[in-house]
Amino acid sequence: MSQQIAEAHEHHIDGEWTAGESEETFESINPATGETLGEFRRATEAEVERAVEAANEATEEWRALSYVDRAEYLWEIYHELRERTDELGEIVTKECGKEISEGRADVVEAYHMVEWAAGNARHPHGDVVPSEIAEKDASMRRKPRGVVGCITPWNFPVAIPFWHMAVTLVEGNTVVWKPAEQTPWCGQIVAEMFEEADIPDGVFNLVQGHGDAGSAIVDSPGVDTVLFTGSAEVGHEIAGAVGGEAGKLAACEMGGKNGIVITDEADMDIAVHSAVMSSFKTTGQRCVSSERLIVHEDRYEEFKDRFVEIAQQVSVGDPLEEDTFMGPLADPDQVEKVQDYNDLAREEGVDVLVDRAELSDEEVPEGHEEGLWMGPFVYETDYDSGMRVTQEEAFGPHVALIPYSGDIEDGIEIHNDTDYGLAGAVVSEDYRQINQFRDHAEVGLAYANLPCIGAEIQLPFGGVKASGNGYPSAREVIEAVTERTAWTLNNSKDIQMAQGLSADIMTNEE
Ligand code: UN1
Repeated sequence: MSQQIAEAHEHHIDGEWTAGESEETFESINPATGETLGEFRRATEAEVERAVEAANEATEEWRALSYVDRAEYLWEIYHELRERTDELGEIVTKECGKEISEGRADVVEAYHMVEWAAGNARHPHGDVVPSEIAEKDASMRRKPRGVVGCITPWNFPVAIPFWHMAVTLVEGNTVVWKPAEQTPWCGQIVAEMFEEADIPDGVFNLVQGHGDAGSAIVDSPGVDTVLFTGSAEVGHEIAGAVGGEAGKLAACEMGGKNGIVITDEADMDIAVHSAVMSSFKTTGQRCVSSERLIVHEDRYEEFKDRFVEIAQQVSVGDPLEEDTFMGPLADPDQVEKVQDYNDLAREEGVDVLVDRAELSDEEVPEGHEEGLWMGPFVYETDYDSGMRVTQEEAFGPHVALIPYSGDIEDGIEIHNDTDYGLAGAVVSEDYRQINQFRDHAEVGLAYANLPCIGAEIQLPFGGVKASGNGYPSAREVIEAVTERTAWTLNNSKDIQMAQGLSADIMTNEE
């Protein structure tokens, strides 16, 4: 607990900044330097309940506005995000450690999402559906679900909150948002933007805190939909808890053990380029990052030599410098987790090809001795589905090279042999192999001759199998935050039924 409680940033509930009941605070730490960036109040169940109550009270007024009027508030935020991209991008980089081009891209992705959601206010929102009965007008209409709890991760601290909140708000829901405890400063700035946009009180609420505040959102009876993006462990817990509650929905997007299949027909430049980006961008801390490179035996040695050479040289350093490729890991728990998986790889008998997990003193940038540095860890292993290290997500620059023999089907079989199914890619010049991957890879996001990262917001984002249920992101979030009404109107004075059902009322007297 800190001594400077008076200076700690507060929650934003019902249109006001509030310290809440708890005196407890937590700090945001720059993972590249160890410096404290700010101090934040830590929410308890009491603050979450107040926020949920405020969100419930605001629902009526908010849903009474037109889509276009609600979108006006989002357009304000769109312009703010555009104008402040560089400034906010730098804050993203300082708070979560990803290099500066990625920090800015996070903000760009956020305003793309806001643009899409606000623009969608003027697009059709349902379907006109034919009826069997000529006199009936049938349609599918959407209604907001009510209060949406948003729990977001640190690796995209501005983009993912808007994946959750932009469409949700335009559709007429109100929001209680808890940002990741590693990136509360980004949360603070986004809340200031909502305040400046003058969004009606209680429509947007921010609670800062840790997992217990997230659990309070999930458990609150006043929350109608929970949107979660983060670890599989937490996501499955949320989906389980919410699944048991009638009328409540959870949409969870979780991790992956993403793979790239590099076939005998691959263009090697594309293969190496795609693999390096997929495995090491964001220091391996995207849910879509690749930790498995499945390479045809005929091309294996060639690929391995080139990939290893780059993994040995790729620049790890100050994320604010434009020539850095990999910044630090985001927090000490991440370092421990990835290190444990690197150790596990050795225990499971792999051959380690590159181990830059601990950077040498010369590699650590000056003044950044306290940074959470970790470079690439690359190993090779024959495929064995009993190994943990090629099945479990490390969420770091930890990558396996796995040779395969036979046809593309054999590569895809290894690719699919995981509980997860988020993102994947194939590298090949043969369209038959590419189409085979497209049709049989068990993933929600599939790429050919590209890295398996970098989805744009106008595509659905989410996984299959253990990687996700529902789509808490991008355009597809509409399914999680609206209810559909199948609406039928009779234009006739007679009642006629479909399916040949009789509409006659029989009485005993007839
Ligand atoms: C994540 O992987 O955690 O597709 C989110 C991408 C980004 C979002 C990634 N648009 O890489």
